[in-house]
Amino acid sequence: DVSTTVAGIRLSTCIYNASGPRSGSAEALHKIAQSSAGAVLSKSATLLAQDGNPLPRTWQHNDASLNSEGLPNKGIDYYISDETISEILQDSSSSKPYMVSLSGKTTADNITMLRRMVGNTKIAAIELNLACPNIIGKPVVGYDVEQMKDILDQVTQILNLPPMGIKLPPYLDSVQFQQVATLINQYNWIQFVVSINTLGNATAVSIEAGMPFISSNDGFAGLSGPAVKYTALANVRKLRQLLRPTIDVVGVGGIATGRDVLEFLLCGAAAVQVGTQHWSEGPKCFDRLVQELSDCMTELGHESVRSIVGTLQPW
Ligand code: ORO
Repeated sequence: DVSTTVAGIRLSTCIYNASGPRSGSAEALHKIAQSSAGAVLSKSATLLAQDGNPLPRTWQHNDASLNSEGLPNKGIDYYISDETISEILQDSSSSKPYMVSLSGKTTADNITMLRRMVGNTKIAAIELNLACPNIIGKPVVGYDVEQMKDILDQVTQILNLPPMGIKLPPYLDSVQFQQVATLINQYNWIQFVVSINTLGNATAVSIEAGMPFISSNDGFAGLSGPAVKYTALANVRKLRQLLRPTIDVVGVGGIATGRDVLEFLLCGAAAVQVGTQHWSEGPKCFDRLVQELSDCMTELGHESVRSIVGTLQPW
């Protein structure tokens, strides 16, 4: 049984797409809905549509990818409209949850976008992205506890939102984990956290060109892919240890095989997202990963995903 629940929402499989790659249009999201993915998650929306940073803004190589996309997206009203949602979920089982990611350029923009989703029952959940590393001149909210508290306080004022989660950047220091988990635990409306966004401000260098591969943001970009898997596993594990048990942890970072999924489940992920692998392989990756996870569970004698979550044993 590869099903799970996140924030009380049933996912027929515990694997779905990360916000970002192949998630910006109804057409792309429809392909995810038609696959074995357990949910469909939009690209992070801003208040207004925008083109993002100049090209080239992505780079891929074996175990690592970089992006400095700068949140290209069609604007919040597109992702929450009845028309878009019907197009995404057409001919798929009506139970596949559609989730919307938000990444406002300011706290006020996030609040405005959230107000537009009050009472919208077609949106299964909202992922509030506090971790975009690529907006030039803007800090990562998740690294600034004061700014994070301010936005979380303001969201608390909005009633009747769909189930809410927040997306976090990777943390590296145990004091950071403590501070952030203590803050998050104070908000009853937070039902899940998604960990991790890309590791910010990485650079890949072309020795032929003598330049960074990425032009935007002076070649500084978010790192993803198998290179970040170990950081992601540790973040999921730490957050599972520190967050109250009623908050689900959704793991993301470098998943390329069914075995990787099992590692995240053991560390405490209730579900996982796939970004870089979805980008390179396309939506058929969800069918392959679900099959590999299922085979791996059979081999190891696991009957259900839920019975694996957080069962990593101490030495
Ligand atoms: N890139 C990321 O790696 N994470 C985000 O949250 C957003 C972007 C982007 O659009 O640049």
